[in-house]
Amino acid sequence: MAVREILTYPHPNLRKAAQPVERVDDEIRKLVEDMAETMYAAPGVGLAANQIGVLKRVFVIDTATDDEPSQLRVFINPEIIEANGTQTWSEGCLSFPGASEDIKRAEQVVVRALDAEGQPFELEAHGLLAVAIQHENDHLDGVLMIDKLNALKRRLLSSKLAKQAKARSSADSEQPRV
Ligand code: GNR
Ligand code: NI
Repeated sequence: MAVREILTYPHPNLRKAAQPVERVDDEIRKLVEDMAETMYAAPGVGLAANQIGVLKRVFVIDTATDDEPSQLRVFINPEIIEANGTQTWSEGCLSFPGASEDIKRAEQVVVRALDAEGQPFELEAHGLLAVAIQHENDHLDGVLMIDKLNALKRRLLSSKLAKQAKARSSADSEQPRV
């Protein structure tokens, strides 16, 4: 198992569509393990393979709170087959460190996917789990939370991120790590 580096916006791999998994084999299970470890280390409620630079249709989610037992959910080749209602959550994204934005999504979704054994399952989700499924599924299509904002909020967030990136690169040049 290994914690992998999480790519941050505007890394180009975050904009690429991930490809379907042809066979759920040990290589995919190793990827799933690394993704789970990376998600828990971050910590985050979900992680899509694009975020660690792997363009395969795989994401993991665990919405358990600190006082609940962890519940890892693995989705391979997911398809959202139903979406109903609306809800607004303040969303974060590990690829946009520090950002949180209100985003409107479906309140309920039904998702069909394969689990880590390659077995198909269907899951009906509400609330945060439904939000996370939609957020991660978007990542697999190269869609990011910034795309869900109106033009003004998108401009504000993108200039904030550009400033942060600039501050980081000037801090790097003042104190080079050797
Ligand atoms: O850690 C995360 N928290 C979160 C909160 C509200 C809605 C979606 C998310 S997903 C995010 C982790 C992440 O970036 N997954 O791609
Ligand atoms: Ni994200």
